[in-house]
Amino acid sequence: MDVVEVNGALGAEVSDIRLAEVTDREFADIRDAFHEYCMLAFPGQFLTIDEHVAFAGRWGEWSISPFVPYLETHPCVLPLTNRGKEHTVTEAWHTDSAFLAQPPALNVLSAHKVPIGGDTMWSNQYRAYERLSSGMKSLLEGVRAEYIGTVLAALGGSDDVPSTYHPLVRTHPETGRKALYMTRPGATISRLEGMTPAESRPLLDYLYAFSARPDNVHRHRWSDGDVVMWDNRCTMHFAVHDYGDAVRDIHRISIKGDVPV
Ligand SMILES: O=C(O)CCC(=O)C(=O)O
Ligand SMILES: [Fe+2]
Repeated sequence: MDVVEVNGALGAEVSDIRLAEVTDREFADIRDAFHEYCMLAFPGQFLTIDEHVAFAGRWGEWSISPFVPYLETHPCVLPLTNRGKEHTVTEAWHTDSAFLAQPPALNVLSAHKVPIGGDTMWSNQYRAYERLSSGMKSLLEGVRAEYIGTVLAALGGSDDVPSTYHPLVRTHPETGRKALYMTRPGATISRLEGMTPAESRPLLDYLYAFSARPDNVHRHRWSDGDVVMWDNRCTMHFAVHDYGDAVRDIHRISIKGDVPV
C-alpha cells in the first residue's frame, strides 16, 4: 500500500491496495493514514455496493440521517444525485448532521459515475483550531454551540427542526487532538450557549471563514471508481456544483460517532 500526501493542509491518496479484499494488517495502516490525513482517496476501486458496505462496515455501525432517502435494497447507502444547482444543499461548507446527539464520525463514498467538475473540498479543523490566537483559544474554552438541522428538515419538508448542543472545540476520540467543530452559521449552527443568535453570529462567521481559507483546504477531482473517505470530527466539506444537469452518481455510507466532547 502506497500513501502519498496530496496537500499541505490535509488529504492523501492511497494506491496499491484493493479495498474489496483488505487484510487486517492493511486496515490498521489505512486507519493510521486516516487519522494522520483526515481524508483519503483510493482511486480505481470500482466497488460493488456490497463491497462498499463491507469495507465501510469495518469502521463501525451505520449512521442514518433523518430526512434523506436511502437505498431500499441497502438502507445504509445514501445515493448522492444531481438535484440541480438551485436545490443542492451541500454547496456550502458544513459538517454532516451535527444536530444529532452522536453525529457521524466519518463517511465512505464510492463513485460510480462522475461528470467533469463536481469536485469536493475539505477544510482541516485541527489546523483551524491550532492557528487561532491563544486569546481566542481561551475565549472558546468550554463554550458549547447549538447545532440545528434546518437544512435537512427543509429538504425533508418537515417543520420539526432537530437541534442539540456540542462543544465548539471538540477533542477527537482517537487522535486526542482538538478541532474547531464548525458548520454553516445560521443554517446548521445557530448560537453559542447562553447568547442570542445575533450576538453569536459575528464570531461564528469569523471562525467559519477562518476555517475555510484556501491554505487550509484540499480539493478533490473525482474519477469513476474512486473511493473517498473523510473524518467529520476534524473536517468540514463543500461539494462544488459546476456540472449543470450532468449525471453524478456517488454512494455515501456514514459511520456513527461518539457524543462530541
Ligand atoms: O457530493 C459530495 O461530494 C459530498 C456531499 C456531502 O456533503 C455529503 O455527502 O455529506
Ligand atoms: Fe455533507
